[in-house]
Amino acid sequence: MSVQAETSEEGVYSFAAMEAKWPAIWDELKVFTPLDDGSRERRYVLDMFPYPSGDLHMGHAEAFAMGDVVARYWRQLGYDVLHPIGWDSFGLPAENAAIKHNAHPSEWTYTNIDTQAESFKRYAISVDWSRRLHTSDPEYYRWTQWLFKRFHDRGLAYRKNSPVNWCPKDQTVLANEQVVNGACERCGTIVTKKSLNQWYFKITDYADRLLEDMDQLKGHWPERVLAMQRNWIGRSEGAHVNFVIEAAGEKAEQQLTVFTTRPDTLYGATFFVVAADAPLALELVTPEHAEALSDYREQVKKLSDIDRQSTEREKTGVFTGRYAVNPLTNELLPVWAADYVLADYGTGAIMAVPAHDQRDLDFARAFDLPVRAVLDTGAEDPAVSGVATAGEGTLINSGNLDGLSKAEGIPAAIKILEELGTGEKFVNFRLRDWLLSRQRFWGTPIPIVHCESCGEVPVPDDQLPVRLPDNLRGEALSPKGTSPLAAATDWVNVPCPACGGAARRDTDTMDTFVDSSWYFMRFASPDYTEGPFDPATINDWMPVGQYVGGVEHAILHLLYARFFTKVIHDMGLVEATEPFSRLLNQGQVLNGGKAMSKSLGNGVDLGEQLDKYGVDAVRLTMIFAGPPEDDIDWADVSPSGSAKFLARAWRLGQDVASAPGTDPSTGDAALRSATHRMVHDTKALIDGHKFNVVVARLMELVNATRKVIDTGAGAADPAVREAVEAVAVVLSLFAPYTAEDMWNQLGHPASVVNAGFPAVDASLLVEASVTAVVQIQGKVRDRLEVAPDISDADLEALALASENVKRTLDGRGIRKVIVRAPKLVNIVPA
Ligand code: ANZ
Ligand code: ZN
Repeated sequence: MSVQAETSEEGVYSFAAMEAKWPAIWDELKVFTPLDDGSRERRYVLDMFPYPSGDLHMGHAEAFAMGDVVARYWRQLGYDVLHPIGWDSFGLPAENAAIKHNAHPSEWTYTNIDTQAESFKRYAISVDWSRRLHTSDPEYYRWTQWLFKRFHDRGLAYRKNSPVNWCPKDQTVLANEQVVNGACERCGTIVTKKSLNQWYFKITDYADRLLEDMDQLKGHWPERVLAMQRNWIGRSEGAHVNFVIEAAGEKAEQQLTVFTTRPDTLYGATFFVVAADAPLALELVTPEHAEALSDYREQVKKLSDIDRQSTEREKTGVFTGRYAVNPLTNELLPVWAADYVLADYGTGAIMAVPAHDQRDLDFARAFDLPVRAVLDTGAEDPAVSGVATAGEGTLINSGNLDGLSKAEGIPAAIKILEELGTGEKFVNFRLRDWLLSRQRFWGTPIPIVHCESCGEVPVPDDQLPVRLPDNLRGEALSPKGTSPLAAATDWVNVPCPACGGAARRDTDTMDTFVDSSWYFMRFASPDYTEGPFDPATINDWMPVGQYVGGVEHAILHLLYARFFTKVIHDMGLVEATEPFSRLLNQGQVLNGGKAMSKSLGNGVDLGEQLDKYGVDAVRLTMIFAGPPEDDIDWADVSPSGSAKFLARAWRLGQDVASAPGTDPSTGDAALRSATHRMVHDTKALIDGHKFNVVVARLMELVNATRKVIDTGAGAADPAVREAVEAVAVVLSLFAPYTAEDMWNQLGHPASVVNAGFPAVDASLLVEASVTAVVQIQGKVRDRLEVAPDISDADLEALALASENVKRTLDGRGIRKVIVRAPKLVNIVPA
């Protein structure tokens, strides 16, 4: 049943009529296009841009409703608001669809984009459509390539051969971040390792700044996102210690460095471990042990990093036949190759101190290696207990370090190593360089040409963009372990830009995270043709004042966008050093306690909801369901309730339409106070992202206004008009169609978008009275107007004296009375 049928009063609330009427008018008035002339302070609101996977779904409806509250709120405060939209339109699904349907990925992509755009328009997201962009447009990816080149110039984009995560099903490389519990994030296939020559961005050069600048974000980004970023960057302070590896047979002496956070325990090192899968292990191993190592390496290849570091798993490894010399004691430490040491962390080699590191201790016990405690913590000797002691204590068996605490021992050991020239203080990061090349088609081509004589030659700027060929479709796109572009010989073979000789284009494309690492800057001047953005306006808009999106992007997208912003800042192109000043993570939309999914059959179709209840009711339901960060369970909310509320609010406009707007100071004092309090409180509530509470306050004010119309001075009371105007303006943040229609009924020209928040009269903010609700067993039986500072005892007495209460109790006794002055009394009968 639709809401039209439910409303029977003379003026009929018809969401369909409103949805048909207003968009054209908003378009014509360009209400969502920023003036961009400096006449007003500018503010930038951005929603994480959508991927064109199909039509909009409930998740989009939620996220974009939240972002739109902020955009509309800032407009009401008088800011010049930039609120743009675009599409993150490169990526695998388009390519897979193209293979399946013998098409070009652009067909699927742009059809979906058009569908989504229409839905966004219907959904009345207050965006400036003139700034729309798509990352798969050559006009956009030209500048992604241009930026790649600038990174390349600065040594921040480079190629190296390394073992990479490989998804055997998608036939592509995955970033560490795209491997979840050892499986491909997209298809769930177990990820294997493959050695490939790949492009990387040197994000590790920015590790310190990425960490330090989080101070600017504290209090403005969710703490858990900051914690995830901090953890991902993973800064560890310690030392590099150099060990000499003794010569053995034809193997010459060599030097090896380890990273340790505990140089104070150097006297407790009893063996040495290198990552079994690192080339280093092969380099070290003596011929007698080579076969055992090679068998072992085969075994290790099959394990994920998570398995390898699990403390549960039994320790495995092989001896390399070599010995390392402890630089402080000259003691010889056997060098083992094992999987619990990771090839790409630190230096891929460790000094093992089994007494004080549990993994080392487990290994020592498995292979009968010595355990020597060098820190007395008061606990039982780890050699006996099998429990490594990692806490505080006093150094023992440690030469000159004896008697020092752990905290004193660390710098003291570093000092000794520095004096000996065998070590130094070192800060290590968990963060790895960003592997950006993909062996797939539908992405930004890497603007490099490989020439036998000149090497890597960047494509000159005036030859950008390097366009994707448009004649590859269907089967030609299917992955074969190399990029499908490699097979397009007419595209690949080009003259070298430097020497003119025969050369080949790089056939990899960029990770789509590259596209989304700078799009927010492009929105400042999306049609600019001389650079990625117009230097004259970029600083007017950047940084984004409010970014809105899902917590699934807490690490990667946000980290990469922060990295890009810093590099672009270093290039002198933007003043901001951080892209997003404030971040809001909206929750998920669930149904029946679970994420919506095809397999569970609990999906809710957004289009159907919109047809049934109207855009405003769906938006309002999303907002009213709870704080934006919380998940919404669609099974627990009431879009029909929202629709009824909207109709009630809208009828206030009808009732007041003909009433003249005289001086409100002569109107109902209590209603005036309620109106001014609602407007006043809204500001702090929106700033604190308590959008749902604002809706609750609106509902209260609508009820109070209706009461004055029906049982008080009537619609002609000037306080009523004042209240209804305030309702329309605040409602415009959540229910744009209804609010615009009310505004129109009230006799104002469009648009309510720029009406501005009504001025608050501070003298009216004191509450004259409060409505106390009286319940019997949870059912509302009466409402009492009471003083805001009434005592519990007085409120209880008033409640028990109520005629309605007496009638309902009908002589029954009372078991207990729960009083929460001044708002609630709940009576439990005997
Ligand atoms: C000796 C030592 C003694 C260590 C001790 C710890 C405790 P975080 O804090 O995560 O940075 N390590 C170094 N490189 C490694 C690798 N590639 N794979 C596995 N483990 C590695 O950890 C640094 C510590 O982890 C280093 O300090 C090293 O063990 C180990 F009582 O060195 B330690
Ligand atoms: Zn050349």
